[in-house]
Amino acid sequence: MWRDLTPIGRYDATGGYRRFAYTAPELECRAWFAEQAAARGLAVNTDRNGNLWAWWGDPTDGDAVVTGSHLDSVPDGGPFDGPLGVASAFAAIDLLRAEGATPRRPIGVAAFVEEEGGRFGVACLGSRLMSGAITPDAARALADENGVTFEQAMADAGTDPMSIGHDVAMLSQIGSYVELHIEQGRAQIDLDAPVAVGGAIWPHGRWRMDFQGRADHAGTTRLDDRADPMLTYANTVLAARKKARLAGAVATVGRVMCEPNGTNAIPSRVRGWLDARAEDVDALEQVVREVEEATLARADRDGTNATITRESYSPRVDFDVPLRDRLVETLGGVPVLSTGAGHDAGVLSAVLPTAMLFVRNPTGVSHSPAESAEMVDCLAGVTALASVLRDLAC
Ligand code: HGY
Ligand code: MN
Ligand code: MN
Ligand code: MN
Repeated sequence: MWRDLTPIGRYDATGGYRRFAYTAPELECRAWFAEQAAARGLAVNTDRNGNLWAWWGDPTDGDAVVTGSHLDSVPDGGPFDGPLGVASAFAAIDLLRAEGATPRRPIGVAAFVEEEGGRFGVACLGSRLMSGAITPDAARALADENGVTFEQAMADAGTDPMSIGHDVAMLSQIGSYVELHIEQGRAQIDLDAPVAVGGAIWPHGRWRMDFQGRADHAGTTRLDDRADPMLTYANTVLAARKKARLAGAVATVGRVMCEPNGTNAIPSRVRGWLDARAEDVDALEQVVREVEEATLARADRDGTNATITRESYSPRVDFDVPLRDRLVETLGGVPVLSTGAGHDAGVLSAVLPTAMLFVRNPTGVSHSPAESAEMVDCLAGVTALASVLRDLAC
């Protein structure tokens, strides 16, 4: 099953994956999802927000146990981040069926749209819409780098963008959501634990940073006569790293745009995005505040104009304690981990009891073509997920 996904959206130059929401590779992954579901006789539907669902049993019976993850990727992502959770959900159902299990609750498999925010900029867009954490208007207006809106991309894919929004009906059918995901870090290596349970997700957010300067000739403009936004931007990147280290947080600027982007032209405008996260929300707020202060001070010096706008924010998530403890017990005592990675399970924890299972990542590397997982650990994850589904739904 897993091998079907391997070639989809793989970018040969780097071996990474580019599966952005509603682009051809992601639509191919959606077709794979429907095939896997159909092959198991599971009813498949796309909800009003573009999330995919496959059902063992009738969701209208209510109190469904749902598992899954996402199919989209970051630019040049790895093969496991997201798809491992979806593929493991189908495989866990196979295990339960092989042992003759007859669930007393509906079991659902979910694949949430735009979890990475790789195309439209807001992570977990599908689960945010479903849980009412973002308004339909705000979501429809989100646009990719080519100016294509989420509204247009949904419509082109055949889902009515005017029906998106808080899906109370769908949520009322779900009793709990358990997401399996490759670990994005090294804790399980050090703990020698193939499988772990999620404890918490750090507060984290994304801030768009705009630096406005004055375009001019690279060769004839004296240094003192420049208002170079690249200078202010570069200083902000260094300040982010410095302030994060001092506050015990992490900060990343991994995406930047420059206009007019000419080798021999001083830029008129630079736009970058700050991704900042910290275990402690005060530390996170301190980093953002200090980066803002440093940026504005530097902009004054450079004669440029800088603005920092929060684009998305995820508060700290502590997963449902009874559900978390029930998973730990079902699995015979596995480590409980907090993570700096955001997940749909984190967003949905505002409206549902949610939990996470993590599968060991032998290098800890993720959001990179180098992301890997040992098949023996993936199988341990499927077995663990099947045990959890058996306990919760059968
Ligand atoms: O960015 C994240 O933490 C997640 O991979 N979407
Ligand atoms: Mn990811
Ligand atoms: Mn993920
Ligand atoms: Mn996730």
